[in-house]
Amino acid sequence: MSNSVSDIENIIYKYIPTAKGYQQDVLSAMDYAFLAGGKRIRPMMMKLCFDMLSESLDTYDESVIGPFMAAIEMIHTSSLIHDDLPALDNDELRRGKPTVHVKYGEDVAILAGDGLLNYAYETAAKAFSIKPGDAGIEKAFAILASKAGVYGMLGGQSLDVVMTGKELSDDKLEFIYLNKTSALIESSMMVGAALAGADDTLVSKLEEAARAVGMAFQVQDDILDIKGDEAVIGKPVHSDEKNDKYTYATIHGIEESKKYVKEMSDKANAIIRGIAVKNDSAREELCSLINALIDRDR
Ligand code: GRG
Repeated sequence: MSNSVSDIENIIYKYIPTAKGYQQDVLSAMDYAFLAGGKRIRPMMMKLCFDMLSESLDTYDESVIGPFMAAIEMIHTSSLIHDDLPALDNDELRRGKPTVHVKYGEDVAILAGDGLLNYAYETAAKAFSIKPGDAGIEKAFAILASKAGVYGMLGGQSLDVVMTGKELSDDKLEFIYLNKTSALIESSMMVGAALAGADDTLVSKLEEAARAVGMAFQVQDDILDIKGDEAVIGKPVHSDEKNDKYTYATIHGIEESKKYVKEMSDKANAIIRGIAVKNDSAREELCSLINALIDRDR
């Protein structure tokens, strides 16, 4: 079973809302952001964890994992819309295209972010009627909601915002990265595992691996903000400097940051290789994806 970006998009695009009716402006802004591209690593990791732990891929049923894959990408996209707003990073380019507030205005962009966040849960909830009473779906829904919220991504972003321009302790920097970035990666891998019927011990192991992936991912993002090419990454470089943000890379320098990214990725790989899985090829694909993220240029 292939899991390329276009395979993932073929699944998640089935769940986008249609831009019609009196609310069509906000719907059109939601669709614009969702369809703008991106690496789709969160739904990809979710599916790979699901595949890796599922009893049999022969009976693979997209109707349960599909809504959750779309939901995690909607939550992620909603966070990007809000992160780019003038009150936050005030960025004008995202995924190589004008940001939502530049194209639709700030008022519609705020509502489009809210709309996508809410629609994520409306979408994931579709899985309940497909398998009523399924414990894995209930667990997955609770993970999806909590990892995005005030004890997850939103909590991390809130400390990031109030610490703008202020020197960060190691502890606060770690809190910000673990929440604003790792939380959704943890959610992706844990939801995939929960939907495959994994027990709590296994779900926690994947949470630990995903936490390391998230830290590596954010530090690589910091490196790209300093050394990347705007035309390749599709968003402005030097955004952290412009916004007076301390990052791991500005505090520790590029070389130490690269070492840290490699260390965290190795840690994630070791955890994933240490668990008992049902499908080895999905595990290999997941480890390759994690390794590819270390050297990514976008
Ligand atoms: C939606 C509940 C909710 C809150 C929003 C604004 C905000 C709170 C959070 C921002 C979180 C944020 C932007 C963290 C940075 C994570 C990061 C490195 C994102 C880039 O992800 P990629 O590289 O992007 O996967 P693509 O475009 O490839 O999808």
